[in-house]
This record gives sequence, structure tokens and C-alpha cells, in this order.
Amino acid sequence: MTFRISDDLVAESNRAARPALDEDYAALARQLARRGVDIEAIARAVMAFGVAIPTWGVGTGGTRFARFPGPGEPRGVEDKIEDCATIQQLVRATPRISPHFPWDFTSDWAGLREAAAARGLAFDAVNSNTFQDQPGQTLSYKFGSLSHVERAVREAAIAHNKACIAIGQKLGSKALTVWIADGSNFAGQSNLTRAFDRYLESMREICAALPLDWRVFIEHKLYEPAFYSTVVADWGTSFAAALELGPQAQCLVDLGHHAPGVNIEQIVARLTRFGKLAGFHFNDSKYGDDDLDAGSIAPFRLFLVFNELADAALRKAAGFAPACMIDQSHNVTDPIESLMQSAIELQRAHAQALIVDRAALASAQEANDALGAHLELKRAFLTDVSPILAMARLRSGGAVAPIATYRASGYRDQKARERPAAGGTLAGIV
Ligand code: AFD
Ligand code: MN
Ligand code: MN
Repeated sequence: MTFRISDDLVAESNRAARPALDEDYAALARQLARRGVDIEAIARAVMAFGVAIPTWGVGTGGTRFARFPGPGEPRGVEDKIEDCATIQQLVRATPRISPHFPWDFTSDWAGLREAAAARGLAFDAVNSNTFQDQPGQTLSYKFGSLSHVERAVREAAIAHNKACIAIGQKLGSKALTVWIADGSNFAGQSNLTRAFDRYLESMREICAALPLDWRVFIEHKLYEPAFYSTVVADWGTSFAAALELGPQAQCLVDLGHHAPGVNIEQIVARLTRFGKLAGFHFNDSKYGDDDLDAGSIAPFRLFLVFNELADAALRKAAGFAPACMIDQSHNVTDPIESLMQSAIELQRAHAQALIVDRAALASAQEANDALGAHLELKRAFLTDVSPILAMARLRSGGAVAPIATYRASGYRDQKARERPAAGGTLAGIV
């Protein structure tokens, strides 16, 4: 039996935190009531909110230069499930995990599904990987995958995506996320039109293999690893592809995959308007695909994204069912701590967006009261909803103070003993 954080420890630390929480929650309830907001409705919405954890997120990430492995890193998908279950045990906002293949390959899919279910976890979107060659792979992805000039390479990449769908069906997933690294490094290296045509042709074949109740999420990214052109570089390309590929294809927004300064919340509004918003890879960034912790650099931007989601939910936008996931690379923190804090920051943005006075906002907008409208948003954003988040965790069986409880449990030290370092020099990825 491997180490688990005991329910007694969680209960004990919750008992200590309870009096202060009750006071803060009551004070916030009175403040919100003055604004016509029922705190209990917000608490219920926070409890219903869930974000998926990527299985690759519980391992230490890396950069182009190095990877500094942390102690007790997961050695395989079973260990990853254990870490994801620990996150869910304490924050109660991460009930699903998103696997990546072939990284999470196993010989017993039914067993994996059961192991996850036994820890209260279900499977979210499956992710294919055609951005690196696997050991012994003869048809290389060095010059692309789904858009490669050679048919045989494209076919290998298509077959891999179909295999991911088949695995996902065994795991209970309902979506395939496709991110390709295809692009070029030199002007003239690639025919920009033909490369996209080949991508569409490949994606058509993958879509034909989708079960009827599945969706395919197209993930665009501006640059990297290709630095001159990227085949699916922006939301326009993603949107065009999703239109061509039909109703099962939608556009996934990774917050780090845009040019600096781009108005991401407006992209969210546009995709929602046309029923093409697949969902999100949440993270934060300052320069590019930095994969920093959600809400750590630009929390107001995160709030503005959730503000669009709250607006869309309220007007019951057609085809609106965004799949929320975290996609981060943890280089200097314990990934479990980062993922717990990130899930909380997402709940925070969700709660803040829900307390926006939508009627007052609409009136200010209709009256061309620019500052008045802005202040409605600011009022919600500047409200400290932490007591709601803590109370939601408590009521869901989680920890009032997840990081403090996690640190007190000694989980990481226990895992360092149970999971001896694998050694070697794995390249930094994702
Ligand atoms: C890469 C991409 C993208 C993707 C992830 C997993 O930048 O964010 O979601 O790999 O496939 O980091
Ligand atoms: Mn991503
Ligand atoms: Mn990324």
C-alpha cells in the first residue's frame, strides 16, 4: 500500500481553520447580500466547477536548456493517477485527468480506468503526440506529421490519432485534442497553402473515426517549435479548420498560444458566438507559451475570460460546453502544489465572474458609460472570494488550506522514498 494523506489529517487541519473561515464567510455573505448576490448560489456554482489535470503536469517540466527533476516524481501513469488523486482529495475541483499518448501507454486499459475510478477520477480529453519520434520510429516527424509532405508519414500520424480515439473509448473519454508541431523554420521551406491542405485532409480522416458523441479539439499555437511558420498558428486558422471539418470539430484556446497583447477574451467571445469554443488549456504567461501557473501573472485577464464564459452561460449560447483543463509546466515548484493553487485560481475567476452585476453592466454599456461599465467588472474582480472557495472545498470534503495541509502531510517525502529517481537525462518537454 502506498502512502495516502489521511482523512484524519485533513479533518484536523480543517477544524483548526474553521472558526476564522466561518467569520470571513459570514462577513462576505453580508457584503454580497447588500449587492443582491446570494453567497450560497455562488458557493454551489464553485462546488460544481471542475477542471481537468493533464497527466504530464504532475511531473516536473523543463525548458529547452534543462530539466531539474524533483523528488518522488511519478514514474508511470499509475503514479500520475496517485498524484492527481491527491490534488483532488484536497481541492475537490479536479475530478478528471487528461492522458497523453504514448506517454501514458499501458497494456490494461480497463484496469487503468478502474484504478482511476477507485480514486474518484474520470478521464477527460485524450491527447495525441506527433511532435516527437518514439524509440524505433522509422517514419520521422522531424519535418511534420499530419501536414508532412510524405503520405506515409501523414498516415502514421493519422493512425496514431485513431489509436488515441480507440484508447479514449476504453477510458470513457469524449474528446481528442490534437496539437501538432508542424511548421517551418525558413522562408520558402514549406508551401503555406499546401501544408494546410494536407493537414485538413489528414484531420478529415481522423474526424471520420470519431464516435458520434465525441468532439475533436483543435489546439492552435503561434510558434515553437517552428519559428518561421506554424501550420495551425492562430484562432483564425483553427476556426477555418473547424468549419471545414464539421460540427464535431471545435477550437481549443491555450492561454499561452497567442501573440503578446492579443485580446484572448474577445477570441473566446467570437468562438462562443459560432458554437466553436472547445474549451481551454489554462496557464499564465508573460512572453509566449510560458506555461506558468494560472492566475500568477495576469489574474485580471483570467477573470475577463471567465467573464465571457459567465455571459455565454447566462444567455444559454448554443453549443456552449467548454472543456476546462490546466496545461502548465512546473519547473521550480512542487507540481502538486502548483496544480492545486491553479485550480483554486480558476475557481476564483469563475466566482468573481459570477458576482458581476450583469444588469448594471448591460445598462452602463447601453448608456455608453465606459467607466461605469468598467467599474462593474472591477468591483467583482476586486472582491476577495477566498472564503467562498474555502467553504466550497470544506463542504466537498476537501481541505480549507490545501497547500498547508499537503505540506504537513509529508506526502512528497513519502513519495521520494517510494519512487526512487529513475536517473538519466530526460529532455525537457511540454
Ligand atoms: C505542448 C503544446 C501544447 C500542448 C502540449 C501537450 O505547447 O500546449 O497542449 O504540448 O500536447 O506543450
Ligand atoms: Mn496546451
Ligand atoms: Mn503550450
